[in-house]
Amino acid sequence: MKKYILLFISISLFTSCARVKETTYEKHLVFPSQASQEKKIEMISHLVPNKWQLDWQKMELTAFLHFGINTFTGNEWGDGKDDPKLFNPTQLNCEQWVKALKDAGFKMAILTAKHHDGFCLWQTQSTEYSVKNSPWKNGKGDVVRELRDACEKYGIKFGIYLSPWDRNAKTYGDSPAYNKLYIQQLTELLTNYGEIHEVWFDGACGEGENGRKQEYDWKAILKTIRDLQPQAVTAIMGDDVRWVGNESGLGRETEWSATLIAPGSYPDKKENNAQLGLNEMSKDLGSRALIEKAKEAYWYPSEVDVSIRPGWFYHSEEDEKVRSLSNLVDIYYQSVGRNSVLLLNIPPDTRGLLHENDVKRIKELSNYLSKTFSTNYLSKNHKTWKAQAGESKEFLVKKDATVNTILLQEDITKGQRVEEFLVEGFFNGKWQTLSQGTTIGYKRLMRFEDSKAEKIRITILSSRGEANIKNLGLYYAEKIEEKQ
Ligand code: FUL
Repeated sequence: MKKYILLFISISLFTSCARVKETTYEKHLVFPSQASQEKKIEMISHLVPNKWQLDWQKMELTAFLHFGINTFTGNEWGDGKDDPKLFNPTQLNCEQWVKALKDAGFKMAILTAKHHDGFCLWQTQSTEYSVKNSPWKNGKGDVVRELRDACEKYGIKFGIYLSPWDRNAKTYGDSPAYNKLYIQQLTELLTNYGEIHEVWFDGACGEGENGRKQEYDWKAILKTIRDLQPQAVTAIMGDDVRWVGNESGLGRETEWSATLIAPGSYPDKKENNAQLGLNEMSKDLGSRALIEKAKEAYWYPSEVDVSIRPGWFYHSEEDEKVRSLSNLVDIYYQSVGRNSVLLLNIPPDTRGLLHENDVKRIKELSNYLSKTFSTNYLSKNHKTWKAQAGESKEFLVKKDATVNTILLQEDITKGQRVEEFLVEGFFNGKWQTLSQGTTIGYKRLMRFEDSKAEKIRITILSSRGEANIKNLGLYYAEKIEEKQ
């Protein structure tokens, strides 16, 4: 009997080892110099996100809160000379912000703890240019703390934007001195405010006094974050999350998370991007032609940052210019629906509240999305479909359903692979094309004309190896009637 048990254990061990054998590359890989194109495709198909990037991707919908001295001056970019006394919200209530965000389905709020003007929204030791010298709460207030507590209370994640460009700091442009100050600020924020899930810093780098050029110490900056808050993804000039390349809410039709573009905070990789002719705005970040020339690849997924209003900061004259529901729905399809996370900016006003018009609109968006995606018209739930290029599969549609939206998801824990796919519907006795797309990634949404298809057929036309289609859904999205 013992013998059989031992045999059983060894067989199970052997088969489970065989199952986990596939090599994956977390976040980064270097192609061997002599690797064939086939080998390179095989390797990049096994490039995967790390745990924190995966958690970040699953949030889908996140909020930006641009708030600071500009809220009170009407500027978009303050010059660092505005009097801190101008900062005086009359009814600041971070719980109102977070409750509205939570009710509308947002999973994280990112606050501009410091924008380019250098004004700090927390009780910092690093500068006098902060809430400490404002009349708000007699200089004792701390917006970072209030927002952090509200996020805790309502159960959403919290992130910070700490602008590297600082138009107030005297040391700006004296690189070592300013880097020290920046790291001090980062350390305060990452030490005193509990868990932080995203650190956002753009690459804006203006001139310091007398035309001095600031060289940021990205290596030390990233190390500080990893040491203090390892779960925080670093965005834009970080190396976890990539800027989509525009501020209008538009993800690429072909959006690769397993990409050839190196993060901007890797100065030693600049040459790789130059050799491939790549920057954040490039249309193609993952074609086979690029893979052929590339030396390295990165899991570097896209984040779409866009404001609900024309400006990033609140301006009362924009109260009637809040984006329409249909525009926001388009943005959702072009961001979350194109393998990206949406970072939608909703700027608090001079009272220190999210304006009624913005709150109403994000709630409408959430109602619309809930309604659209609550009924999946496929007649069965499907398990992961492992598909080779060229393979098709048919799926039955619930009787008499009208559909116009398809959702596809790859299991990105195995990599992002699909390069091209086709969706057809069977009605009036024949197959007709409903939609055709390129990448899928974490999530792809495609809209098509209303259809009464009885079944649909998906074909994986091309893929970096075997595709893992984890989820499929078929929905009906109502037309939006609105005057605006
Ligand atoms: C940009 C900034 O210059 C804008 O003011 C805004 O904060 C946007 C999100 O990032 O780089």
